[in-house]
Amino acid sequence: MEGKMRQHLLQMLIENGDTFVSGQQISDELNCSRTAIWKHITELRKEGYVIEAVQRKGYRIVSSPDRVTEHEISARLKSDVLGKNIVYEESVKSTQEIAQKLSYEQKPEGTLVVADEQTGGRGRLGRPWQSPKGTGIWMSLILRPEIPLQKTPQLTLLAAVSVTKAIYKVTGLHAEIKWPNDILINGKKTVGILTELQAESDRVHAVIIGIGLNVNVTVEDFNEDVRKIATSLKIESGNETKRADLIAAILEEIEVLYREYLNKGFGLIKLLWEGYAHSIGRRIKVRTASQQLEGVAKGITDEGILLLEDDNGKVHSIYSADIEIPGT
Ligand code: BT5
Repeated sequence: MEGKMRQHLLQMLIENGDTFVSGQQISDELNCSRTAIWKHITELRKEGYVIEAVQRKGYRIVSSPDRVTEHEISARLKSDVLGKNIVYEESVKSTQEIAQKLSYEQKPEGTLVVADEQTGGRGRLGRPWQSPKGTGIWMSLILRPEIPLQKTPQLTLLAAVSVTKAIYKVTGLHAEIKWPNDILINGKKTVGILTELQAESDRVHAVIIGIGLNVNVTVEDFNEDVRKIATSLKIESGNETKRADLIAAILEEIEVLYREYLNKGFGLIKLLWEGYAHSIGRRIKVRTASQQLEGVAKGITDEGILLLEDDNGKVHSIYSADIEIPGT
C-alpha cells in the first residue's frame, strides 16, 4: 500500500516535469495527509531523487537516479500495448529465461521483463552476453504475432530498426545495423538482439525479443575479449543517458512498426532496415553452422533473409550466420 502510494506520487511528479505539483493536488489524488506526502518525499530522496519543495508551490523533481524500475519506465511510456505489464528485477540470470516462463504462463503480449543486472545473459548459440549492473538495458519483450514460423526473422529486423531509431531520437547518435542482430556505432557493437520462439508445428505462440544495449557501460566494465569489439552510448557520446528514457522510446518505436507490420506486412520495415544497413553492398565473410562463404552482401529478401553473391556469381540465401566484414 505504502509502496503503491509512493509509486503514484513519483508518477505524478515525473509526468509534470519541471512544473510544481501542489501538496493539495497530491493529497487529493492520493487521498492522504500532507504529513504522509512529506514522509514519501523523504523516502524518495533517500532513493536518490532530488526533489525541490517550495511553500505554496509544491514539489518537483530536479533529478532522478538512473533506474529501470517499472515506475521509472511507466511514467515515461506512451504506448497502448507494449510495456503495459512490466516485470522488473534487480539481478537475474537472464531476462530471456523469465520472459519464456511468463509467456508459458500466458502473460499478455507486450509484457516486458527488465533487469538492472544479468549474471548469465546469453547471446545466440549459447554465447555469453555481458550485462554489468546499473549500466545497460537488459530486457525481453513478449510478442504474440499471428504469423507463420518462417517470417519470424523479420521481427529481429523490426526490433533492430526500432532500437536504431530510438537511439537517434534520445542521443542523436547514428547507429548502423549489421545483419541480422547487431547494432554498431563507429563499427563497434553497441546492441545485440536475441529472438527466441515458442511454437508448435507451424503455429507461433510467442516471440521473445531480447535486447541488450550498452548505455552507460564504460570500457573498464567490459572484459578483455569484448572490449575490442564493443562500445556503449556513453563511450561514443561522452554523455550519460537515462536508461528509462531509452526503454520508453524503444517500446514506442517497436509498437508503431509492429502495428504497421501486422497490418501491412514487411515492406516499410525492409526499406527502413536497408537505410540503416551496415554491410549491404560490401564484401563480407559468412559463417553458418555448416559452411563458410565469402562474397558481396546483395541485400535482404522480403522474408528478411540475407542474399550473398559469391565470386562465381552464385547467390546464396543465408538464414542464420555470423558475419565478418574484412578490414573492420
Ligand atoms: C547477441 O548474440 O548479440 C544477442 C545478445 C542479446 C542479449 C539480451 S540482454 C536481454 C536478453 N536476455 C539475455 O539473456 N539475452 C538478451 P550474439 O550475436 O551471439 O553475440 C554474442 C557475442 O557478443 C559474444 O560472444 C561477445 O563476443 C559479444 N558480447 C558479449 N557481451 C557484449 C556486450 N555487452 N556488448 C557487446 N558485445 C558483447
